[in-house]
Amino acid sequence: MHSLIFITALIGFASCKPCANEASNNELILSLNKDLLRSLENQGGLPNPSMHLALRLSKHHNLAKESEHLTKLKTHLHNDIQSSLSNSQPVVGIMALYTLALKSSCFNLHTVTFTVRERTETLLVHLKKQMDREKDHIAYTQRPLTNYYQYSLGVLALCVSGIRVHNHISHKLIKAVEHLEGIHIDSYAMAGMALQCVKDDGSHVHNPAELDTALSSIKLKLLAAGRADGHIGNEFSTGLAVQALLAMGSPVSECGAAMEAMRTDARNNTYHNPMAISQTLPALQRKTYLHVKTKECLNEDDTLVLEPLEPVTVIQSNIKVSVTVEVVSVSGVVTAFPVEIPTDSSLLQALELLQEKSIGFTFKLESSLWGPYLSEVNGEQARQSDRRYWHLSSDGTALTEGIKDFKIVGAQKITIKNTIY
Ligand code: B12
Repeated sequence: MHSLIFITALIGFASCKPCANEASNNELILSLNKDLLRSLENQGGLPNPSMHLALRLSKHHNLAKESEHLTKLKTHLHNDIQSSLSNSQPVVGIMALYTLALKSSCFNLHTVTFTVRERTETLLVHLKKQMDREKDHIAYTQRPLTNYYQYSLGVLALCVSGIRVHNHISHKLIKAVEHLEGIHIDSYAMAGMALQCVKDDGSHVHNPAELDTALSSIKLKLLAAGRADGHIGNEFSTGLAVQALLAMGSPVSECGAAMEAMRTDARNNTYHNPMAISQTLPALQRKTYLHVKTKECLNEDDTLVLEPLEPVTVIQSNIKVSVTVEVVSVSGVVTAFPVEIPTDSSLLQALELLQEKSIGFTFKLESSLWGPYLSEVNGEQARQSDRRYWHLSSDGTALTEGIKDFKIVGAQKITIKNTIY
């Protein structure tokens, strides 16, 4: 009798363990989902289409808040893209994200138009034109006007919207995957999702074998970028990498270590930037951007509610740390600026303090989906058009976060170097 109770208890325990794990994983996902929804309200600047996309791909929804955000996208973001188009700026990435966001809300894309030089055409026609511009630029200079991440986003957005992607366009991406070195893992992931969509569509008819080869090498590159701690690339590329592997048909079990790494990051609050949540949350729910293609928006759950938050008072530490900010200009001239800051300040706060001291250090920012991007230091710009940027590192190690997110907890040397890419 005793042994029977013991065996029953053992079976009960063994079968409940995965349930307990699943319950805590679901709780974690729900909490990330709420963080993302909450940050819609705290976002200054333009409404973010990547956040919208992730909310729409989620299992749980707050339909009123999502619909409110959709309206903001259709007005504020739309007007911003309209003015970039009027100024002939390349906008393929943001336009593709806008398309994906609208499609994820099952909005009729054929009713969305932009007017340039008195000619009104639909969003998808403009996206196609942007892609042609990028393709021609690759033909002349071997590089897109923007980057391959945005080029892939463009292919993906056209493809999930049911637009046949021209062979010449996908061919350029296939060639980049095969021949280019030094592409971000994030860009391979985006290329994987884009090319998988093209494959599923059956539209790359001229040379299906080259498409299969590209997809296999993307998969190999992603798997080879797997680290011992489970991440693929780094903390912020793992979500997209897992999305790509799932989209390309990898079984969930092949992504187990990466999934666990993302859950650990989520528990440690690594994903405090809403952009990071937006790229990770779909992967944690085994969803990929390809799911937008078949989204029907019927009978959706509407249970996601935000509990009021306890007000948190941030007390700035009295402990100060010494930081040296070293600026390496385009001509290689190195200038060092020492500053004392309260521990746990952001790099942005350190730079602001230095600027206030009027000792010759100045900087300018540009806003982006990831937050403030450092574009100018001491009057010197590092421009995308010249393929240059201000690279950030701490004691020789490249930062994996931007100036607003990176927190300074100990004495260190920050190097800001005008770098070519
Ligand atoms: C391409 C790219 C770059 C290019 C951008 C220029 C170009 N035309 O190619 C270059 C090489 C310059 C670059 C620089 C950096 N990058 Co970068 N970049 C990307 C990538 C692959 C695609 C961005 C993009 O085009 N998005 C699509 C468009 C539509 O969105 P967007 O917001 O308008 O895009 C602009 C901004 O994102 C901006 N940008 C690019 N990187 C970063 C990083 C930060 C922190 C900010 C605020 C802005 C920013 O440049 C984009 C093009 O204009 C993303 C990958 C990803 N998962 O998002 C990483 C990514 C955003 N970058 C990252 C990082 C860490 C950096 C650097 C801080 C690296 C460093 N140590 O210096 C610097 C930025 C420093 C600064 N001056 O402020 C991280 C950010 C993670 C985080 N938690 O903040 C990502 C997610 C890559 C990763 N997995 O680590 N990057």
